[in-house]
Amino acid sequence: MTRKPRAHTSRLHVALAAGVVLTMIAGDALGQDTTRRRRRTEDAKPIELTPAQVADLTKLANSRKLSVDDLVAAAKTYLPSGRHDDYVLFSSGGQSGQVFAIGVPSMRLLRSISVFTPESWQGYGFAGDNDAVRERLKINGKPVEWGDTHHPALSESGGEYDGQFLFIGDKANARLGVIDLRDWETKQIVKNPLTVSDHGAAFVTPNTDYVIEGGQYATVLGYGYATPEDYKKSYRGMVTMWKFDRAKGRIDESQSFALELPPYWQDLADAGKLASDGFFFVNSFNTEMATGGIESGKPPFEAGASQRDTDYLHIVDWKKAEKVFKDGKAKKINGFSVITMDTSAAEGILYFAPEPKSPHGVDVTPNGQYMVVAGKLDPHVTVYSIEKVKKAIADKKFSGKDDYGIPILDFDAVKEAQVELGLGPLHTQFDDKGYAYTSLFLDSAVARWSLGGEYDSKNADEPWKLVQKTPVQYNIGHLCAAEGDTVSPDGNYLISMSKWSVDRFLTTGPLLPQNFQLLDITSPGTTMPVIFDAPIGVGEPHYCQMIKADKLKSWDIYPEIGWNPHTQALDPHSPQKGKEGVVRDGSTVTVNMTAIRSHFTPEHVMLEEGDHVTWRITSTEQTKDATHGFCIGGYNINLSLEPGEFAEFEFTADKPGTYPFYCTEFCSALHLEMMGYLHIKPKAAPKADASDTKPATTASAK
Ligand code: RUQ
Ligand code: CUA
Repeated sequence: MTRKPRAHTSRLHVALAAGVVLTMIAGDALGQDTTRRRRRTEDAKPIELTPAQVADLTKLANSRKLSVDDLVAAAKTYLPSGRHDDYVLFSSGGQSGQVFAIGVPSMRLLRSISVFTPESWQGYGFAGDNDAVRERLKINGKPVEWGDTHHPALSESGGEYDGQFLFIGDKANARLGVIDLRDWETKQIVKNPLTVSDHGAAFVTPNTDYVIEGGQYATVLGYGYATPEDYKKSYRGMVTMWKFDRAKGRIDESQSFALELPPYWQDLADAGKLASDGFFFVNSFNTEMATGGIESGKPPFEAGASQRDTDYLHIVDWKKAEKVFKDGKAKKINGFSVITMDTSAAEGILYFAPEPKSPHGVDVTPNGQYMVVAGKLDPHVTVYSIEKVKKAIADKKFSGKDDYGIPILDFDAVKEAQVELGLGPLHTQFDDKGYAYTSLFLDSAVARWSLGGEYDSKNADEPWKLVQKTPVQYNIGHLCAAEGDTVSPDGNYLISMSKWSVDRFLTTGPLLPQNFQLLDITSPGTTMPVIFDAPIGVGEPHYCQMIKADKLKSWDIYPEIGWNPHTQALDPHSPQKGKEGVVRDGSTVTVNMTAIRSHFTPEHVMLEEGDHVTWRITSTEQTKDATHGFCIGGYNINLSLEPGEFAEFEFTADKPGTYPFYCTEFCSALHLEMMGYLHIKPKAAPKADASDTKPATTASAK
């Protein structure tokens, strides 16, 4: 090989460098997406391993100490680059206040969605002085900038997930977030005016007419005050029915109402469907009405609230409740419509059924015929039949009334079965083959058991019988099966939301991640092995729902240039290309800016100290994934500008200086050059400043 002369080499380098820059610019213009091609399922040809490949694979497995089961698990979960997951898991983010979207079976984190906690990447809560998100997060005038998200609920049509909306409850502050799944952004947060905290949110009725929010720790409704001595008289529980307006994509607070409930601690809820459509069910504990060990001789809460053998399953006829509300028979507490217990009892809205022993989850079977209740301190799940409930109500089969006049249905008249599963049953999910799956917290296991009734012929096992258990690591709370809360679950995959991970991952200090474990539940005849462990190192997720990925019809880019995600419409104020600039009216200034790779227009913005600024930016991008950020350091401003998005922020230019603003998203090869200067001139400018080199206030788009 002969060496080329030096001059040639350097000329070659120059040519190469020019080529790179040209490619970079062309790439910018084309959005680079022409070169991207994802690997699709149809690209994969059937494989046949040669003996040599089998030997290589065996050697690799042995060197990595993998068993055959491990190889099979890897083959079930591994997705080659570019291949997409079958399901999306929407998980509560616990104390992070967010929602996480995770692909199944790969268990890869796809996105987090900001709901109750400001988050800078998404530009959520970093829009200057009058930030709409921070305003929306205030409770009684106080900033509350976190949440404890527990139960996500996908919107349903006819009892099937429809992929349109997602609701999520904030236990700490009794709030509900509404997320639009076209752009995966939080559109609304409603605060329950009756109660400080809750637990049983969110659960939807089969057509998403209502989003159910159950309470938990009883208080004096409407932020009232009473001492623990007055507990029985003054404290109350509640369940709220938030009316959802699907066309608007918002909860309609004026058409929402609550039911006053006894001061038992209402826990989880589930809506009836098909056979039980029109009802919903809420568990309770502390029907003892324990008030803790504040006076000598009284047991502490955890003991006092666990004394009785049974608590009450609350059975609510919500169609009747809706009619009573519409007939104007609700009263107002703190401005919110509440149906009193007396009205509920008189109108036949609310019934109780005894449920053993410190119940936690209530889950309705896909056909709507059975309600499965798990008692934390009972090794059984108890199955109730809606037919039997309806009959017992009609026949007045009551075993009495509680202290507040609510009729208690006779246990034997409404019970269908009790299935012994193990220690600490919490929650139940369903598959497509006539089986139920219950989490066993104390056993650290998932129990598979056979349903009876019309499911009897679907599964090969005796009705209402434990079939098998899979150990999980460790302390499972909720579990979630594919489409598991719908009228037609898929089976296939099940997630164990294991609360403790202990030895499963590298130690991350004393605070360890949660463990989402993926179980293969495809074959009831065999085992249901754990095939993947996914550490969740952000918050403590509580519940999740798993939807078929192809049901989600997300937007690639916003529908029009200048789209306002808060109104889900083209914003009349959105600056358009060619109309950029700074408009001044006294000390009130409007900045009209556009953003496209790799340029902000205008590049220089001249302000004076004390100016009040409304700054509007439109991303004129039309290429999928061409997101820009926009930040001004020192002013707590950072936006995420997705293709076509319009954003607006306000601030007072009270700190003079020269502020570079820049794009915070690595959008292009010339991303670092996507910047400009904000100049805030001091009121009393010091002498001999360089103001005569003042740049123009506007620059034209190029
Ligand atoms: S629950 S502690 Cu969903 Cu089991 Cu919140
Ligand atoms: Cu736009 Cu970086």
